[in-house]
Amino acid sequence: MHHNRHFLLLIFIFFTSLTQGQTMVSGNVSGEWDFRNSPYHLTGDVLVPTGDTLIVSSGVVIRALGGYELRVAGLLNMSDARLTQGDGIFVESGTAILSNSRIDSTTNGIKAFGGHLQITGAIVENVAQTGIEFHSAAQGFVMNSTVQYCGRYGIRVTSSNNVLIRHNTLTGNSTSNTTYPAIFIDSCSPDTVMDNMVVDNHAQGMGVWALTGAAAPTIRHNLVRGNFTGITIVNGTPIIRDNIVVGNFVTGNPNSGAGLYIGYPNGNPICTGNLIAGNYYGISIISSGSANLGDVGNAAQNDDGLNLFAGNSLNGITWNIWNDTPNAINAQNNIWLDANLSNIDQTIYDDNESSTSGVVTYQPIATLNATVSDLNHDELVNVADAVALVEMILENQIPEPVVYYFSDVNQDLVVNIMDVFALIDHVLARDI
Ligand SMILES: [Ca+2]
Ligand SMILES: [Ca+2]
Ligand SMILES: [Ca+2]
Ligand SMILES: [Ca+2]
Repeated sequence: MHHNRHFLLLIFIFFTSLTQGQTMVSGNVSGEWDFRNSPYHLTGDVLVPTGDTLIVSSGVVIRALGGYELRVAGLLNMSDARLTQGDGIFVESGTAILSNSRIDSTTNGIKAFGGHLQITGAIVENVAQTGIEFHSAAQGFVMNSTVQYCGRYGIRVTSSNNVLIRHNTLTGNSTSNTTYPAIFIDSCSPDTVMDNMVVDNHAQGMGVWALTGAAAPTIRHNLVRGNFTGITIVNGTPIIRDNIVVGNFVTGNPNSGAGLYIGYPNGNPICTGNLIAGNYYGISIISSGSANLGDVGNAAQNDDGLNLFAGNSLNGITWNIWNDTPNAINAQNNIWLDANLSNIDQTIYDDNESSTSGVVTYQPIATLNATVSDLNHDELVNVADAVALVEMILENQIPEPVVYYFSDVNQDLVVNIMDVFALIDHVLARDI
């Protein structure tokens, strides 16, 4: 009976090999790689030369049998395919278009040092170094993708202004230490970094640095939660607008936990409309850093505060703003959700706590014209709001900061189905 089974296995392998082959590749490549001849095993570096096209079709697996990379100087079009092991994809010029593809277990992920790199719906994971990198005026975008468990940066953009980073999820990155932000913008001003979920990374959620040139990107409507710190600004002058920066700290580590960290030595962002809550410190300004956290004394309307502060505390001591610089800081027209006019100053470390700190001007303050948990804005809190909350959770989109705050009914900084239960409990308890 035993050899019968072996015979069947041989038959199976024979037919499988008829329908799907295995192809060894190295050197210059072009044409189409299809599922029938997959997997494609790299036995050396491969190059799509200038003027040539390589199409990698649905279902193809590319596996590097050593530290080899897929280099692009022509056009690479890869969809619904996977590249694993080896050194990843390197765009030196030309164009790489990747849609719904997976890059994993490589040394480097996908990097472009020139040309165009367009990534949609990708999963980039378990990369030893950086997941996705744009450098030296490379252009393109990363959208609707997941970048996770990379040793260093999740997405790094250095000296490339024309890059869009939108609607991605970054989690578990910087596994090798705590110095590589999940999204790192260095010496450039990419068009927009928006709608990204940057959650539970081991280092900073985002870093904006100006090491060799100006960095003034717009950082807008991202959810930055559960990282070592939220957003770090070094020398850069970004606009930080409508972000949700909550619960960033490593439990018990007082070096972690700043929602916004500005300094080293400079850095001077404009911050408006952000929710900054549940971090150890709300906004830390150190060294020669500065910030415009709200200025209603000038004509500009894009810097009028409306940041929401709540529950930024460590060991029961709340510091919504920590100004460890001699600079006077404007923080007008903000919303102080857990303080009132008489005690806001106690949550701000400035001239009256330290003779070497500049004053933080927090008046006038703004107030919120909304009822807690009235999520559908009908001035009632009832079951209809729970329905609105369920719909919001199912959409899996990042809500506006104020909606996020009010939707977190059980105040654990995460908006999920537990908040629906908490809201229903609240409504029932009141109605009984
Ligand atoms: Ca203004
Ligand atoms: Ca004070
Ligand atoms: Ca309502
Ligand atoms: Ca919650």
